Amino acid sequence: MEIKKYTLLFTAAAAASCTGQKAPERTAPNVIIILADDLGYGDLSPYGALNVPTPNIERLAGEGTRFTNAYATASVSTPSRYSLLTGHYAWRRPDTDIAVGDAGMIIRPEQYTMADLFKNSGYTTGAFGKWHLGLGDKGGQQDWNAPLPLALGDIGFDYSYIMAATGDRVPCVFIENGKVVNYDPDSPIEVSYNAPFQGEPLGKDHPELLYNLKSSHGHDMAIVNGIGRIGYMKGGGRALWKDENIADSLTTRALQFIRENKDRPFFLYLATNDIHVPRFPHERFRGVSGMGLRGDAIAQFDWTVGAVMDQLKSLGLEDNTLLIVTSDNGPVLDDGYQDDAAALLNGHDPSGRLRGNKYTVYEAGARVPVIVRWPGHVPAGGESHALVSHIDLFASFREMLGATMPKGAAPDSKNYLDAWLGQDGEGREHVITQANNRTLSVRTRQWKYIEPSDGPSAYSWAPEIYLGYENKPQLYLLTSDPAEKYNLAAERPEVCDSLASILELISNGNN
Ligand code: NG6
Ligand code: CA
Repeated sequence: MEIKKYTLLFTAAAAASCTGQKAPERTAPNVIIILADDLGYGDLSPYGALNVPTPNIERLAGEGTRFTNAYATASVSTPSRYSLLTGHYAWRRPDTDIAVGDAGMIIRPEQYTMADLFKNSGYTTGAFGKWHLGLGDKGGQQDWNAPLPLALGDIGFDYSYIMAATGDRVPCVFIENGKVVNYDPDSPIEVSYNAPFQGEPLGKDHPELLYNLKSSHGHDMAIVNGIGRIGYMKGGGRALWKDENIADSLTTRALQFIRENKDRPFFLYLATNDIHVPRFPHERFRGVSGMGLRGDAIAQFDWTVGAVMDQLKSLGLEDNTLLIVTSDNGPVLDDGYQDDAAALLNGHDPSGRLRGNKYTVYEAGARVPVIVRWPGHVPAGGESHALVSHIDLFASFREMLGATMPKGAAPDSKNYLDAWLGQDGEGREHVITQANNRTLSVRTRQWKYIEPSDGPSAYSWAPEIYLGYENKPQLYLLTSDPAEKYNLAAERPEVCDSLASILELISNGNN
Protein backbone atom coordinates (compact mmCIF):
# COMPACT_ATOMS: atom_id res chain seq x y z
CA MET A 1 0.00 0.00 0.00
CA GLU A 2 1.26 3.47 -0.81
CA ILE A 3 2.40 5.39 2.29
CA LYS A 4 1.18 8.95 2.39
CA LYS A 5 3.40 11.66 3.73
CA TYR A 6 1.05 13.05 6.32
CA THR A 7 2.67 16.47 6.80
CA LEU A 8 2.22 17.15 3.11
CA LEU A 9 -1.51 16.68 3.39
CA PHE A 10 -1.64 19.51 5.85
CA THR A 11 0.64 21.76 3.85
CA ALA A 12 -1.75 21.32 0.96
CA ALA A 13 -4.73 22.13 3.15
CA ALA A 14 -3.05 25.23 4.57
CA ALA A 15 -2.00 26.44 1.11
CA ALA A 16 -5.52 26.01 -0.21
CA SER A 17 -7.01 28.04 2.61
CA CYS A 18 -4.43 30.83 2.13
CA THR A 19 -5.39 31.24 -1.50
CA GLY A 20 -9.04 31.48 -0.56
CA GLN A 21 -9.94 28.14 -2.09
CA LYS A 22 -12.03 25.73 -0.13
CA ALA A 23 -9.66 23.71 2.03
CA PRO A 24 -9.78 19.97 1.40
CA GLU A 25 -11.67 18.00 3.99
CA ARG A 26 -9.78 17.58 7.24
CA THR A 27 -7.95 14.29 7.28
CA ALA A 28 -6.69 14.16 10.86
CA PRO A 29 -7.30 10.71 12.26
CA ASN A 30 -8.83 9.54 15.49
CA VAL A 31 -6.06 8.84 17.96
CA ILE A 32 -5.99 5.96 20.44
CA ILE A 33 -3.21 5.37 22.93
CA ILE A 34 -3.44 2.02 24.68
CA LEU A 35 -1.01 2.25 27.57
CA ALA A 36 -0.19 -1.00 29.32
CA ASP A 37 1.18 -0.99 32.84
CA ASP A 38 4.57 -2.61 33.59
CA LEU A 39 4.60 -4.49 30.29
CA GLY A 40 8.24 -5.21 29.48
CA TYR A 41 10.22 -4.84 26.29
CA GLY A 42 10.24 -8.63 25.88
CA ASP A 43 6.68 -9.37 26.98
CA LEU A 44 4.97 -9.47 23.57
CA SER A 45 5.47 -11.98 20.80
CA PRO A 46 6.49 -9.37 18.19
CA TYR A 47 9.32 -8.60 20.63
CA GLY A 48 10.36 -12.21 21.06
CA ALA A 49 8.02 -13.46 23.79
CA LEU A 50 7.50 -17.17 23.44
CA ASN A 51 4.92 -18.46 25.89
CA VAL A 52 2.19 -15.83 25.91
CA PRO A 53 -0.33 -15.88 23.10
CA THR A 54 -0.80 -12.30 21.88
CA PRO A 55 -2.47 -12.87 18.49
CA ASN A 56 -4.11 -9.44 18.38
CA ILE A 57 -0.89 -7.60 19.06
CA GLU A 58 0.79 -9.76 16.43
CA ARG A 59 -1.91 -8.75 13.96
CA LEU A 60 -1.38 -5.12 14.95
CA ALA A 61 2.37 -5.41 14.36
CA GLY A 62 1.64 -6.93 10.94
CA GLU A 63 -0.57 -3.98 10.07
CA GLY A 64 1.66 -1.33 11.62
CA THR A 65 5.22 -0.57 12.64
CA ARG A 66 7.04 -1.95 15.64
CA PHE A 67 9.66 0.24 17.34
CA THR A 68 12.84 -1.17 18.84
CA ASN A 69 14.25 2.01 20.41
CA ALA A 70 11.21 3.63 21.96
CA TYR A 71 11.20 4.99 25.48
CA ALA A 72 8.84 5.96 28.21
CA THR A 73 10.24 8.91 30.14
CA ALA A 74 10.51 7.05 33.44
CA SER A 75 10.83 3.55 34.84
CA VAL A 76 7.75 4.01 37.06
CA SER A 77 4.21 5.06 36.39
CA THR A 78 3.37 8.50 37.75
CA PRO A 79 6.29 10.41 36.18
CA SER A 80 5.93 8.42 32.96
CA ARG A 81 2.23 9.26 32.59
CA TYR A 82 2.74 12.85 33.68
CA SER A 83 5.31 13.44 30.94
CA LEU A 84 3.28 11.66 28.28
CA LEU A 85 0.20 13.77 28.95
CA THR A 86 1.93 17.11 29.48
CA GLY A 87 5.10 17.05 27.35
CA HIS A 88 6.99 18.23 30.44
CA TYR A 89 9.75 16.22 32.10
CA ALA A 90 8.39 14.97 35.41
CA TRP A 91 11.77 15.40 37.11
CA ARG A 92 11.41 19.15 36.71
CA ARG A 93 8.73 18.97 39.40
CA PRO A 94 9.13 17.70 42.98
CA ASP A 95 5.65 16.15 43.20
CA THR A 96 5.61 13.58 40.40
CA ASP A 97 6.96 10.44 42.08
CA ILE A 98 4.77 7.31 42.48
CA ALA A 99 1.55 8.83 43.79
CA VAL A 100 -0.53 7.55 46.68
CA GLY A 101 -4.18 6.84 45.99
CA ASP A 102 -5.37 10.03 47.64
CA ALA A 103 -2.89 12.40 46.02
CA GLY A 104 -4.39 15.68 44.83
CA MET A 105 -4.44 16.40 41.08
CA ILE A 106 -0.84 16.70 39.99
CA ILE A 107 -1.74 18.25 36.64
CA ARG A 108 -3.65 21.43 37.46
CA PRO A 109 -6.27 23.00 35.17
CA GLU A 110 -3.93 25.79 34.08
CA GLN A 111 -1.48 23.29 32.58
CA TYR A 112 -2.10 22.53 28.91
CA THR A 113 -2.50 18.79 28.38
CA MET A 114 -2.59 16.44 25.43
CA ALA A 115 -6.33 16.19 26.03
CA ASP A 116 -6.61 19.99 25.75
CA LEU A 117 -4.73 19.85 22.48
CA PHE A 118 -7.19 17.37 20.99
CA LYS A 119 -10.24 19.03 22.50
CA ASN A 120 -9.20 22.40 21.10
CA SER A 121 -8.75 20.73 17.73
CA GLY A 122 -12.37 19.62 17.71
CA TYR A 123 -11.90 16.13 19.11
CA THR A 124 -13.97 14.42 21.76
CA THR A 125 -11.57 13.21 24.43
CA GLY A 126 -11.86 10.25 26.79
CA ALA A 127 -9.66 8.68 29.47
CA PHE A 128 -10.16 5.13 30.72
CA GLY A 129 -8.33 3.02 33.24
CA LYS A 130 -5.40 3.63 35.50
CA TRP A 131 -4.92 7.31 36.26
CA HIS A 132 -2.31 7.57 39.01
CA LEU A 133 -1.90 11.33 38.65
CA GLY A 134 -3.99 12.44 41.60
CA LEU A 135 -7.59 13.54 41.87
CA GLY A 136 -9.39 16.32 43.68
CA ASP A 137 -7.98 19.56 44.89
CA LYS A 138 -5.88 18.59 47.87
CA GLY A 139 -4.12 15.33 48.74
CA GLY A 140 -5.62 13.40 51.64
CA GLN A 141 -8.65 15.67 51.82
CA GLN A 142 -10.97 14.29 49.16
CA ASP A 143 -14.55 13.48 50.04
CA TRP A 144 -15.07 10.38 47.91
CA ASN A 145 -18.83 10.50 48.62
CA ALA A 146 -19.40 13.62 46.57
CA PRO A 147 -18.34 14.82 43.11
CA LEU A 148 -14.64 15.67 43.31
CA PRO A 149 -13.98 19.39 42.91
CA LEU A 150 -11.16 18.75 40.48
CA ALA A 151 -11.08 15.86 38.03
CA LEU A 152 -10.17 15.01 34.47
CA GLY A 153 -12.87 17.25 33.03
CA ASP A 154 -10.75 20.15 34.27
CA ILE A 155 -7.72 19.12 32.24
CA GLY A 156 -9.28 18.48 28.85
CA PHE A 157 -11.05 15.12 29.06
CA ASP A 158 -14.71 15.26 28.02
CA TYR A 159 -15.32 11.87 29.57
CA SER A 160 -13.38 9.73 32.03
CA TYR A 161 -13.87 6.33 33.60
CA ILE A 162 -10.84 5.67 35.73
CA MET A 163 -9.16 4.10 38.72
CA ALA A 164 -7.81 6.84 40.98
CA ALA A 165 -4.34 5.33 41.22
CA THR A 166 -3.36 1.68 40.77
CA GLY A 167 -5.04 -1.68 41.30
CA ASP A 168 -3.06 -2.13 44.51
CA ARG A 169 -3.95 1.24 46.02
CA VAL A 170 -7.18 2.34 47.65
CA PRO A 171 -9.77 3.62 46.84
CA CYS A 172 -10.78 0.45 44.97
CA VAL A 173 -13.64 2.01 43.02
CA PHE A 174 -14.08 3.35 39.50
CA ILE A 175 -14.55 7.07 39.08
CA GLU A 176 -16.63 8.39 36.22
CA ASN A 177 -16.31 12.10 35.51
CA GLY A 178 -15.21 12.76 39.08
CA LYS A 179 -17.87 10.63 40.79
CA VAL A 180 -17.69 7.13 42.24
CA VAL A 181 -19.44 4.64 39.96
CA ASN A 182 -22.25 2.59 41.56
CA TYR A 183 -21.96 4.73 44.66
CA ASP A 184 -23.48 2.94 47.62
CA PRO A 185 -25.13 5.39 50.03
CA ASP A 186 -25.32 2.63 52.65
CA SER A 187 -21.56 2.26 52.63
CA PRO A 188 -19.89 5.68 52.61
CA ILE A 189 -16.24 5.70 51.55
CA GLU A 190 -13.35 6.76 53.71
CA VAL A 191 -9.74 6.65 52.62
CA SER A 192 -6.54 7.34 54.50
CA TYR A 193 -2.87 6.81 53.87
CA ASN A 194 -2.03 7.71 57.47
CA ALA A 195 -4.08 5.66 59.87
CA PRO A 196 -6.28 2.55 59.77
CA PHE A 197 -10.02 2.75 60.42
CA GLN A 198 -11.20 1.17 63.60
CA GLY A 199 -12.86 -2.18 63.07
CA GLU A 200 -11.55 -2.65 59.53
CA PRO A 201 -9.39 -5.79 59.27
CA LEU A 202 -5.91 -5.31 57.84
CA GLY A 203 -3.95 -7.70 55.66
CA LYS A 204 -1.05 -7.75 58.08
CA ASP A 205 -3.26 -8.98 60.94
CA HIS A 206 -5.61 -11.18 58.92
CA PRO A 207 -3.74 -13.13 56.26
CA GLU A 208 -6.63 -15.63 56.30
CA LEU A 209 -8.83 -12.97 54.68
CA LEU A 210 -6.49 -12.67 51.70
CA TYR A 211 -8.33 -15.43 49.88
CA ASN A 212 -7.64 -14.25 46.34
CA LEU A 213 -3.96 -13.29 46.54
CA LYS A 214 -1.45 -13.21 49.38
CA SER A 215 0.99 -10.33 49.69
CA SER A 216 4.74 -10.90 49.42
CA HIS A 217 5.82 -7.45 50.54
CA GLY A 218 3.75 -4.44 51.56
CA HIS A 219 0.12 -4.57 50.40
CA ASP A 220 -0.91 -5.42 53.94
CA MET A 221 -3.35 -2.65 54.75
CA ALA A 222 -6.97 -2.55 53.53
CA ILE A 223 -8.44 -5.82 52.26
CA VAL A 224 -10.70 -5.57 49.23
CA ASN A 225 -11.91 -8.60 47.26
CA GLY A 226 -9.67 -10.87 49.32
CA ILE A 227 -6.54 -8.92 48.29
CA GLY A 228 -4.41 -6.70 50.50
CA ARG A 229 -3.82 -3.12 49.30
CA ILE A 230 -1.68 -0.08 49.94
CA GLY A 231 -3.62 2.43 52.02
CA TYR A 232 -6.58 2.22 54.39
CA MET A 233 -10.16 2.22 53.24
CA LYS A 234 -13.59 1.84 54.75
CA GLY A 235 -16.93 1.33 53.01
CA GLY A 236 -17.56 1.31 49.29
CA GLY A 237 -20.10 -1.54 49.37
CA ARG A 238 -21.36 -2.32 45.91
CA ALA A 239 -19.03 0.29 44.35
CA LEU A 240 -15.92 -1.77 45.15
CA TRP A 241 -14.35 -3.29 42.09
CA LYS A 242 -13.65 -6.97 41.57
CA ASP A 243 -10.15 -7.28 40.18
CA GLU A 244 -11.13 -10.09 37.83
CA ASN A 245 -13.61 -7.78 36.09
CA ILE A 246 -11.46 -4.65 35.75
CA ALA A 247 -10.32 -5.34 32.18
CA ASP A 248 -13.90 -6.05 31.10
CA SER A 249 -15.22 -2.88 32.75
CA LEU A 250 -12.58 -0.63 31.23
CA THR A 251 -12.63 -2.20 27.78
CA THR A 252 -16.43 -2.16 27.59
CA ARG A 253 -16.53 1.55 28.43
CA ALA A 254 -13.76 2.34 25.96
CA LEU A 255 -15.59 0.48 23.18
CA GLN A 256 -18.75 2.38 24.03
CA PHE A 257 -16.81 5.66 23.78
CA ILE A 258 -15.59 4.65 20.31
CA ARG A 259 -19.12 3.76 19.20
CA GLU A 260 -20.61 6.97 20.55
CA ASN A 261 -18.00 9.05 18.76
CA LYS A 262 -17.78 7.14 15.53
CA ASP A 263 -18.99 10.11 13.51
CA ARG A 264 -16.60 12.71 14.94
CA PRO A 265 -12.89 12.80 15.68
CA PHE A 266 -11.94 11.35 19.04
CA PHE A 267 -8.89 10.94 21.25
CA LEU A 268 -8.97 7.87 23.46
CA TYR A 269 -6.46 7.36 26.26
CA LEU A 270 -6.93 3.78 27.41
CA ALA A 271 -4.59 3.00 30.29
CA THR A 272 -5.13 -0.64 31.20
CA ASN A 273 -4.76 -2.07 34.68
CA ASP A 274 -2.90 -4.98 33.05
CA ILE A 275 -0.29 -6.09 33.82
CA HIS A 276 0.23 -4.25 37.12
CA VAL A 277 -0.17 -6.05 40.44
CA PRO A 278 -2.40 -7.42 41.78
CA ARG A 279 -2.48 -9.57 38.66
CA PHE A 280 -5.87 -11.19 38.85
CA PRO A 281 -7.22 -11.63 35.33
CA HIS A 282 -10.67 -12.92 34.50
CA GLU A 283 -11.24 -16.65 34.68
CA ARG A 284 -11.35 -17.00 30.89
CA PHE A 285 -7.66 -16.01 30.69
CA ARG A 286 -6.52 -18.29 33.50
CA GLY A 287 -3.97 -20.82 32.37
CA VAL A 288 -3.68 -19.63 28.77
CA SER A 289 -0.05 -18.59 29.09
CA GLY A 290 1.28 -21.44 31.19
CA MET A 291 3.11 -18.67 33.04
CA GLY A 292 0.66 -18.07 35.81
CA LEU A 293 -1.16 -14.86 36.54
CA ARG A 294 1.43 -12.52 35.06
CA GLY A 295 1.38 -14.26 31.69
CA ASP A 296 -2.40 -14.56 31.79
CA ALA A 297 -2.65 -10.82 32.44
CA ILE A 298 -0.62 -10.25 29.26
CA ALA A 299 -3.15 -12.41 27.39
CA GLN A 300 -5.93 -10.30 28.89
CA PHE A 301 -4.15 -7.14 27.72
CA ASP A 302 -3.95 -8.64 24.24
CA TRP A 303 -7.69 -9.26 24.39
CA THR A 304 -8.30 -5.58 25.16
CA VAL A 305 -6.16 -4.53 22.19
CA GLY A 306 -8.06 -6.98 19.97
CA ALA A 307 -11.43 -5.70 21.19
CA VAL A 308 -10.47 -2.14 20.26
CA MET A 309 -9.20 -3.28 16.86
CA ASP A 310 -12.39 -5.24 16.20
CA GLN A 311 -14.53 -2.29 17.22
CA LEU A 312 -12.66 0.01 14.84
CA LYS A 313 -13.04 -2.50 12.05
CA SER A 314 -16.74 -3.06 12.55
CA LEU A 315 -17.37 0.69 12.49
CA GLY A 316 -15.19 1.23 9.42
CA LEU A 317 -12.79 3.41 11.43
CA GLU A 318 -9.60 1.42 10.95
CA ASP A 319 -8.17 3.55 8.17
CA ASN A 320 -8.89 6.80 9.92
CA THR A 321 -7.47 5.89 13.30
CA LEU A 322 -3.91 6.17 14.55
CA LEU A 323 -3.53 3.43 17.13
CA ILE A 324 -0.53 3.29 19.45
CA VAL A 325 0.09 0.42 21.85
CA THR A 326 2.82 0.91 24.44
CA SER A 327 3.69 0.61 28.13
CA ASP A 328 4.35 3.08 30.94
CA ASN A 329 7.57 1.41 32.13
CA GLY A 330 9.45 -1.85 32.17
CA PRO A 331 8.64 -5.22 33.71
CA VAL A 332 8.77 -6.53 37.24
CA LEU A 333 8.14 -10.04 38.54
CA ASP A 334 7.43 -10.00 42.28
CA ASP A 335 5.92 -6.57 42.86
CA GLY A 336 4.31 -7.39 46.17
CA TYR A 337 2.05 -10.43 45.70
CA GLN A 338 2.67 -14.16 45.74
CA ASP A 339 1.70 -14.78 42.13
CA ASP A 340 4.75 -16.92 41.28
CA ALA A 341 5.66 -14.65 38.37
CA ALA A 342 9.37 -15.53 38.60
CA ALA A 343 8.94 -19.25 39.21
CA LEU A 344 6.61 -19.72 36.24
CA LEU A 345 8.59 -17.83 33.58
CA ASN A 346 9.38 -21.03 31.73
CA GLY A 347 12.18 -19.38 29.77
CA HIS A 348 10.31 -16.14 29.11
CA ASP A 349 12.41 -12.97 29.44
CA PRO A 350 10.18 -9.96 30.24
CA SER A 351 13.09 -7.58 29.66
CA GLY A 352 13.82 -8.96 26.21
CA ARG A 353 17.54 -9.43 26.95
CA LEU A 354 17.92 -5.83 28.08
CA ARG A 355 19.34 -5.20 31.53
CA GLY A 356 17.16 -4.16 34.41
CA ASN A 357 13.49 -3.89 35.28
CA LYS A 358 10.84 -1.42 36.28
CA TYR A 359 12.33 1.07 38.80
CA THR A 360 15.88 0.75 37.44
CA VAL A 361 18.23 3.00 35.50
CA TYR A 362 18.98 0.28 32.99
CA GLU A 363 17.47 -0.08 29.56
CA ALA A 364 14.61 -2.39 30.54
CA GLY A 365 13.38 0.27 32.96
CA ALA A 366 12.08 2.63 30.33
CA ARG A 367 12.62 1.07 26.90
CA VAL A 368 9.15 -0.16 26.07
CA PRO A 369 7.26 -1.87 23.29
CA VAL A 370 5.65 0.56 20.86
CA ILE A 371 3.49 -0.51 17.95
CA VAL A 372 1.88 2.14 15.78
CA ARG A 373 -0.82 1.48 13.20
CA TRP A 374 -2.42 3.90 10.79
CA PRO A 375 -3.21 2.16 7.54
CA GLY A 376 -1.78 3.95 4.53
CA HIS A 377 0.35 6.27 6.65
CA VAL A 378 2.46 3.95 8.78
CA PRO A 379 4.26 1.09 7.01
CA ALA A 380 2.53 -2.26 7.55
CA GLY A 381 4.76 -4.94 9.03
CA GLY A 382 7.43 -2.29 9.55
CA GLU A 383 10.24 -2.24 12.06
CA SER A 384 11.72 1.09 13.09
CA HIS A 385 14.97 1.57 14.95
CA ALA A 386 14.38 5.31 15.30
CA LEU A 387 15.08 6.74 18.73
CA VAL A 388 11.71 7.97 20.01
CA SER A 389 10.33 9.00 23.39
CA HIS A 390 6.80 9.32 24.74
CA ILE A 391 7.71 12.92 25.60
CA ASP A 392 7.38 13.80 21.91
CA LEU A 393 3.93 12.41 21.25
CA PHE A 394 2.42 15.72 22.33
CA ALA A 395 4.31 17.96 19.87
CA SER A 396 4.08 15.33 17.14
CA PHE A 397 0.28 15.26 17.49
CA ARG A 398 0.28 19.06 17.46
CA GLU A 399 2.09 18.91 14.14
CA MET A 400 -0.31 16.30 12.79
CA LEU A 401 -3.30 18.40 13.81
CA GLY A 402 -1.78 21.61 12.47
CA ALA A 403 -2.81 23.10 15.82
CA THR A 404 -1.46 26.04 17.74
CA MET A 405 -0.73 25.84 21.46
CA PRO A 406 -0.39 28.38 24.24
CA LYS A 407 3.12 29.65 24.83
CA GLY A 408 4.99 27.40 27.23
CA ALA A 409 2.78 24.36 26.64
CA ALA A 410 4.50 20.95 26.47
CA PRO A 411 7.92 22.60 26.82
CA ASP A 412 10.00 19.42 26.56
CA SER A 413 8.08 17.86 23.70
CA LYS A 414 9.41 18.00 20.14
CA ASN A 415 7.86 17.17 16.84
CA TYR A 416 9.06 13.78 15.63
CA LEU A 417 5.90 12.93 13.73
CA ASP A 418 7.77 11.39 10.82
CA ALA A 419 9.62 9.06 13.16
CA TRP A 420 6.43 8.15 15.02
CA LEU A 421 4.76 7.33 11.71
CA GLY A 422 7.63 5.04 10.76
CA GLN A 423 8.73 7.33 7.93
CA ASP A 424 11.99 8.57 9.45
CA GLY A 425 14.31 5.90 10.74
CA GLU A 426 16.48 8.21 12.81
CA GLY A 427 14.32 10.07 15.31
CA ARG A 428 15.92 11.89 18.23
CA GLU A 429 19.61 12.55 18.77
CA HIS A 430 19.18 11.62 22.41
CA VAL A 431 16.52 10.44 24.83
CA ILE A 432 16.38 11.18 28.55
CA THR A 433 14.88 8.78 31.05
CA GLN A 434 14.54 8.81 34.81
CA ALA A 435 14.74 5.97 37.32
CA ASN A 436 12.61 5.62 40.43
CA ASN A 437 14.85 7.87 42.53
CA ARG A 438 15.06 10.43 39.70
CA THR A 439 18.54 9.46 38.54
CA LEU A 440 18.75 10.56 34.91
CA SER A 441 20.22 8.78 31.93
CA VAL A 442 20.81 10.02 28.43
CA ARG A 443 20.84 7.64 25.50
CA THR A 444 22.14 8.45 22.06
CA ARG A 445 22.09 6.13 19.08
CA GLN A 446 25.33 4.60 20.33
CA TRP A 447 25.78 5.40 23.99
CA LYS A 448 24.01 5.39 27.31
CA TYR A 449 25.25 7.63 30.10
CA ILE A 450 23.89 7.26 33.65
CA GLU A 451 24.59 10.05 36.09
CA PRO A 452 26.09 9.23 39.50
CA SER A 453 23.54 8.54 42.22
CA ASP A 454 23.59 7.76 45.92
CA GLY A 455 20.51 5.51 45.66
CA PRO A 456 20.40 1.96 47.06
CA SER A 457 21.98 -0.79 44.99
CA ALA A 458 18.95 -3.08 45.06
CA TYR A 459 15.43 -3.72 46.26
CA SER A 460 15.56 -6.84 48.31
CA TRP A 461 12.40 -8.59 47.28
CA ALA A 462 12.47 -11.74 45.21
CA PRO A 463 14.06 -11.80 42.78
CA GLU A 464 16.26 -8.92 43.86
CA ILE A 465 15.99 -5.84 41.67
CA TYR A 466 19.35 -4.23 40.98
CA LEU A 467 18.59 -0.59 40.51
CA GLY A 468 21.87 0.35 38.86
CA TYR A 469 22.54 3.40 41.01
CA GLU A 470 26.27 3.96 41.40
CA ASN A 471 28.06 6.89 42.93
CA LYS A 472 30.18 7.25 39.80
CA PRO A 473 29.26 7.86 36.17
CA GLN A 474 28.31 4.88 34.00
CA LEU A 475 28.75 4.69 30.27
CA TYR A 476 27.68 1.84 28.02
CA LEU A 477 28.23 1.37 24.32
CA LEU A 478 24.78 0.04 23.51
CA THR A 479 25.63 -0.79 19.90
CA SER A 480 28.05 -3.52 21.02
CA ASP A 481 26.92 -3.94 24.63
CA PRO A 482 23.12 -3.81 24.60
CA ALA A 483 22.96 -5.49 28.02
CA GLU A 484 24.98 -2.69 29.68
CA LYS A 485 27.67 -4.94 31.10
CA TYR A 486 30.85 -2.94 30.56
CA ASN A 487 31.10 0.47 32.12
CA LEU A 488 33.38 2.47 29.82
CA ALA A 489 33.22 5.72 31.79
CA ALA A 490 36.87 5.56 32.87
CA GLU A 491 38.05 4.68 29.37
CA ARG A 492 35.98 7.24 27.50
CA PRO A 493 35.82 10.32 29.75
CA GLU A 494 35.26 12.61 26.76
CA VAL A 495 32.03 10.78 25.84
CA CYS A 496 30.93 10.91 29.47
CA ASP A 497 31.58 14.63 29.60
CA SER A 498 29.68 15.37 26.44
CA LEU A 499 26.66 13.32 27.53
CA ALA A 500 26.77 14.76 31.05
CA SER A 501 26.74 18.22 29.54
CA ILE A 502 23.65 17.38 27.46
CA LEU A 503 21.93 16.37 30.70
CA GLU A 504 23.08 19.53 32.40
CA LEU A 505 21.89 21.71 29.57
CA ILE A 506 18.47 20.09 29.51
CA SER A 507 18.22 20.08 33.30
CA ASN A 508 18.85 23.81 33.20
CA GLY A 509 15.78 24.30 31.11
CA ASN A 510 17.11 24.07 27.57
CA ASN A 511 15.61 21.32 25.54
C1 NG6 B 1 5.47 0.35 44.90
C2 NG6 B 1 4.64 -0.87 45.25
C3 NG6 B 1 4.42 -1.66 43.97
C4 NG6 B 1 3.79 -0.79 42.91
C5 NG6 B 1 4.65 0.45 42.68
C6 NG6 B 1 4.04 1.43 41.71
C7 NG6 B 1 4.99 -1.81 47.50
C8 NG6 B 1 5.85 -2.69 48.36
N1 NG6 B 1 5.34 -1.70 46.22
O1 NG6 B 1 5.65 1.14 46.02
O2 NG6 B 1 3.61 -2.77 44.25
O3 NG6 B 1 2.50 -0.41 43.28
O4 NG6 B 1 4.81 1.14 43.90
O5 NG6 B 1 4.01 0.90 40.46
O6 NG6 B 1 4.05 -1.24 47.99
S1 NG6 B 1 3.73 1.85 39.24
O7 NG6 B 1 3.77 1.00 38.07
O8 NG6 B 1 2.39 2.38 39.45
O9 NG6 B 1 4.75 2.86 39.23
CA1 CA C 1 3.75 1.09 35.76
